[in-house]
Amino acid sequence: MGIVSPGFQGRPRSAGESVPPGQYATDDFPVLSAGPTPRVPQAGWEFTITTETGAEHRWDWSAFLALPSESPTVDIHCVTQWSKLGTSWEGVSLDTLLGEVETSAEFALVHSYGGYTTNLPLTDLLDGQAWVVHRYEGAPLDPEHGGPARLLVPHLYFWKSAKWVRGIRLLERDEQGFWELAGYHDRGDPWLEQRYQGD
Ligand SMILES: Nc1nc2c(c(=O)[nH]1)N[C@H]1C(S)=C(S)[C@@H](COP(=O)(O)O)O[C@H]1N2
Ligand SMILES: [Mo]
Repeated sequence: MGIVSPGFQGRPRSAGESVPPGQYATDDFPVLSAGPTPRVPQAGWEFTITTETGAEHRWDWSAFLALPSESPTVDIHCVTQWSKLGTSWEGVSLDTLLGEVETSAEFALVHSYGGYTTNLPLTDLLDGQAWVVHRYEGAPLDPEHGGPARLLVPHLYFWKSAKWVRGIRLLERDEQGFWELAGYHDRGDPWLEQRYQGD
């Protein structure tokens, strides 16, 4: 890893939109990827939740599509200061996916095809706050934006929303992911400006 794609074309707007502190709203949808876009065919896609005891819960593409789907419309906030308001997605709630899983873990480490990882408290994935999404604005999710499926955790900075998601490890102790090891925050609440470790 090491290449960050130049997707930042946003134009600051001054109108009184409700964005978190230090953010501005943009109509663009920048692509931010720490590395090349992995090509993941739906036929080979799997999503696995692994508990702290090593138990695995796995869905292939058709099993994933057979789960109840939801269509959240949410604001997203990148730590590089752009926010995008009213984005529409379709996917499966983590409440549904984790509903089948027995765990007393408090932390999650999300893994992507291509090697990206990001950590967050498990409570931030529950209670209608997070989804594995496969459609954006009524169309299949573009590979550049994480297709075939990505995590969507809109109430935290967007680096937590792992593109090309392939699984989640549930952990009793927090383990840091890609950006967190580089100094970014373990939780990343944009309303609290939790950008860096110690914020
Ligand atoms: N697998 C993976 N997921 C990722 C990233 C990445 O580099 N790889 N970048 C993160 C960051 S920093 C942001 S802001 C968003 C960008 O999503 P977008 O490219 O769809 O705008 O994806 C997040 N998820
Ligand atoms: Mo980001």
